[in-house]
Amino acid sequence: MNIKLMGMILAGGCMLTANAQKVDVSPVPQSVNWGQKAFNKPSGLSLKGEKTAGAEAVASLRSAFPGTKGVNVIIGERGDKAVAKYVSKIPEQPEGYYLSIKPGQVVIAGNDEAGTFYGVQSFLQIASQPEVMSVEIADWPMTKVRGVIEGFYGNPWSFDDRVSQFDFYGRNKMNIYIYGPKDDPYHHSRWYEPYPAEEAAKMADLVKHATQNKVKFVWAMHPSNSIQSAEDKQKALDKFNQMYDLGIRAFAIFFDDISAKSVDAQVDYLNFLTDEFVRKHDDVEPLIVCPTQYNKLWAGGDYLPKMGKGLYPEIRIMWTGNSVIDMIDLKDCEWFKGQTGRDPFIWLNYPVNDYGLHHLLMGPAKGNGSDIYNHVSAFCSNPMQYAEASKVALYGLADFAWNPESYDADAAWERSMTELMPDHAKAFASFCIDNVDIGPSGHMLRLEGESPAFKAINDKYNNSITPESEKEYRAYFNNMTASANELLSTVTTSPMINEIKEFVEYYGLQGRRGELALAINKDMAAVDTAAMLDHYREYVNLTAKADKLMSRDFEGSIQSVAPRTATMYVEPFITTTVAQAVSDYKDGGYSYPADLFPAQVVENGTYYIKVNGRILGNPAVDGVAATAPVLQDDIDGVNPGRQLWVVKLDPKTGRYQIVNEWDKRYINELGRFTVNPTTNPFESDWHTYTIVEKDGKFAIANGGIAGRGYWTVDADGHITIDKKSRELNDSNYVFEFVPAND
Ligand code: LOG
Repeated sequence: MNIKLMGMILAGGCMLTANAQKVDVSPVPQSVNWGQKAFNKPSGLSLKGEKTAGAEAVASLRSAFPGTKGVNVIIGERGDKAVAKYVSKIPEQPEGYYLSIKPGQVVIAGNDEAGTFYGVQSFLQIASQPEVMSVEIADWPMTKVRGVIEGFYGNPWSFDDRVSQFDFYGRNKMNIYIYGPKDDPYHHSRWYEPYPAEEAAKMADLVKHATQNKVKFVWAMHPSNSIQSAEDKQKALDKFNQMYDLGIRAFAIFFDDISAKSVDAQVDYLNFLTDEFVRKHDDVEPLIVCPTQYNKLWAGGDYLPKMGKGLYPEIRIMWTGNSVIDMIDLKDCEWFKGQTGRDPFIWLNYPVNDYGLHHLLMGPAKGNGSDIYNHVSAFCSNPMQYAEASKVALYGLADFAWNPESYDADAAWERSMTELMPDHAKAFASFCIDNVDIGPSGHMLRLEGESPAFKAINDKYNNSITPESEKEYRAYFNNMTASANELLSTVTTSPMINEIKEFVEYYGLQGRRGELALAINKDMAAVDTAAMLDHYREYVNLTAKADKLMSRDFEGSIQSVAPRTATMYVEPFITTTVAQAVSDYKDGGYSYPADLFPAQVVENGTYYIKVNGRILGNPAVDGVAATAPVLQDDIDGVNPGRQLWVVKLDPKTGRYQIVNEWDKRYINELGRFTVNPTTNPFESDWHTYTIVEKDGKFAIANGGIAGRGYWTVDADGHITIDKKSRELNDSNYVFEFVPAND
């Protein structure tokens, strides 16, 4: 072994020992000073201050270390005798704490009870190691109110989901949870009805679990427009009283996703509830409201200024930013403050996926401003109905909210892999990084950073399959399948994998489909059509199997979901590669089993395109080629090719190319011919069409970047495309494709 290499290994080894027991405390503390080893992981703790310290902090510590003999721990908060000696070290910020670990002694001193609880959480992370390091930490949250709104459409979280969430919030120092799942009837459609006994008991239980974790449980009600009559107001008070009896001490009113009748009525209602309920209890927090205009895109008129002026000053107003789905920056907060005179209560619509349920959002939580913490009244995330899977994003957002100035999204994401799947972090990371982008949706949230290693292969080899790139693609696909198998082996023990099982199965099959795509490509290159058919058949079977997978497919599910993974780079590579091979196969004229290649709406071939008996042709006027095809009455006996069209499935897009047989010009997005193929070459994204059939007649629409307008024929017999006509009508079915040899 060469000496330099040996030196590196030794140095690496030494570093490893020195660092082995240091823990990346998460959320990242404001100040940390590590020392040497303090003691081995204790078998128990001898507490001083146990009786006066915050009960939740003590309980949390005791549940991890039930033994009462062992390392001495002084615990308490400002004002307690036990920690009086350390008072100058305790940060003065709300929820701040001082933690010191030294040989033989630990001090956990909070500025308040929450602070002590958070000091315990940091201690538990550090003391999870076989060797516990000396350390001094002074820490506090920069965002005062941090947490989660269960505010999505679809299957609400289960009782167990929520209990697990609250433990997770406690560990990650989030302090608020707002209950408002749209599909809980007692929150929304039948808000005025009391919870049935069993559910009421569960609700009361949940409040306790939240409290144990220092999480404020806020119960939200969505009364839509039923807010003006004395009767409606009384019903609201009745419901609040019932919820109060279950232990709820904080309330929110949601007015989102309705056409609000009157902002004045909303203001009056919220002030009424404040007067008649909130202010009558000294243990109930001020209301939180989600306004109807909850983002800038939907804001207008005097709605927000009226809310700002009219609402009692203690009422906090929610805000999702520039649009429904948006990350938040300082400008968003300032704009909102200009409108309402208040700091926004941020309702961050991430990682919620109710508008694109087929995808999970498992990437690093990026894009929120590190300078907003002093300009928000709270920072809360609306997550996915997949509670466990949401923890990846929530872990990052908890870190972000606690210490935005030191937040490193990628580092937090890495830590979350180990935290959430300790024994399978690498496999889980492979899965997660292939599930970052939600794909196209009405909300236009596209996130960068999916499958970076796959994209790197695409870029390095310019998207082509060469012997070198093939190896790299294959390794990538192998790893997908291996990771999926490893994760699936934990399905009975890991709530995370159990929850997203079908997504992981889909992902494993996708890896296999990728391997087969490479094989199919190789077969075609080697003109081994028999092998190609075998591989293709397996590919079709696995694709069908993957397509049949259904998540959320349980009794009473609000919506079941066909999972999709790795849609940004990986899946397009697979489908394009296979489509190209199939297209080459068909072009090669090889015979094939008819059942194998899925039937196309129009099979690849050469056709007459007819409308009401007239024939679409490519005329030349005085020897000059026409700029557009036109319907003609007569058969062209001289140049039959002018009326023939080569119709072919475009491998890249899955839409159709329509090319004139005679001069090979394609029909462009305007229904005309290209004039200059050099400046305007064929592009799949612009020049391919969707074709649908009904009773032997076809409708043709633009696709890709060219929009979705349907073809119609004008009085002169030219094709016109109404860019705005996105709706498919019976009147669009006017085309016939008549095979040329008929
Ligand atoms: C809903 C919310 C939903 C989210 C994302 C708010 C304030 N309300 O467009 O329930 O989960 O968008 O689809 C919303 O965001 N409406």
